[in-house]
Amino acid sequence: MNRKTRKIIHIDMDCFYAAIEMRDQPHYLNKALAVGGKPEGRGVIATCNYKARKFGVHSALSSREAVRRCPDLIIVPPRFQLYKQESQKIRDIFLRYTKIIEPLSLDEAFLDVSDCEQLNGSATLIAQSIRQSIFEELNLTASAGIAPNKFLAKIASDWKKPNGQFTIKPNDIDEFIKSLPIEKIHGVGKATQKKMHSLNIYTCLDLQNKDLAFLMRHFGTWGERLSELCRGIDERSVKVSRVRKSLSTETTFNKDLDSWEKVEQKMDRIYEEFVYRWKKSNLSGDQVKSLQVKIKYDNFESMTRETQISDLPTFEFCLSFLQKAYYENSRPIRLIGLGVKLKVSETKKQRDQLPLF
Ligand code: DCP
Ligand code: MG
Repeated sequence: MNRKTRKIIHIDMDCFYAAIEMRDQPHYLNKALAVGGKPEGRGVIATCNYKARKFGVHSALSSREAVRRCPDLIIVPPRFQLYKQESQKIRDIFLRYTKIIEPLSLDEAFLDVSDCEQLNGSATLIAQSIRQSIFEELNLTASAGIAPNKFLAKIASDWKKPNGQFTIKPNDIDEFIKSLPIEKIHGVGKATQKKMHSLNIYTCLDLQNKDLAFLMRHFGTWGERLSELCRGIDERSVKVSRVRKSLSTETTFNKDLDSWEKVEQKMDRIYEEFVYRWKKSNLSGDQVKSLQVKIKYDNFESMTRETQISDLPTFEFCLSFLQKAYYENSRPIRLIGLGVKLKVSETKKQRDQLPLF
């Protein structure tokens, strides 16, 4: 059966928090500006404008290091309530075109406009029109990716960033995907990138040239998904009403970890990623129920342990909780996950605000 080709738009606001601050305080316009914590303490950068990015400042960098890289950097504290309000207004603009909206974070969403009849049903023109309305009504710029699926739309929105858009038509997929570097595939982090490079895989075409058995041998069950993605295939639908129940990050190691020291060394990076997701989701202590660690062993068995929390747990807390779990068993470890379970409130429509990773 030949399914109708879908039209998916991924919208991602440009330096969202910083753009709002520049809009509201125009004297920041020509300055390098970041939103984040103070450099004197252990503050980190939430985001920064493009001028600051030229100096190597970026999200999740410590504010101290940011100021070292860019001494003139102005750092303002975040105003989350305002960012949420703006996010809602952006969503109201989306709703003029479709109800099928899946927010990924305050500044990012997928839209399925397959059945939208406006602008001759052209997803490219719809994206253009959405971006124009966002600009005219909110004085903020957005970038957009337009493609037949979520995977490609998300990549495309990055292509002409900032303030641009890029369409991948069904007939262009093969050509586009061939030269796409593997690190553009969601889920290919530093470790997988290294592994793929060592197997001489650099682009999606290189991946296409490996058969499924090869991919599954090297990447486990994920191999199947990889085999689809490297051909530009992604059947996931745009999910409207998912209520977020948890948030977590998982890391599979290149080599299994066989001592606590090795685990400890990896925890910095894992915790950093966890905090990144927490921040990006704008979570507050009253939304979380518990902290969860997951350990998967070399024999693929796994265990999870859970403890109550009421705020973002510190690095030390996570480390000692993991340590307890670690000593329950003595097998080498292949994967560690760190995350939180959220309270699912009936009244609060978290789905409107929380990203889904
Ligand atoms: N954010 C955060 N901490 C992070 C990453 C992001 O608080 N480690 C927040 C601030 C951003 C917003 O989430 O403004 C959106 O994240 P993006 O990754 O989309 O970054 P920006 O919108 O700031 O920049 P870009 O223009 O690259 O999309
Ligand atoms: Mg953005």
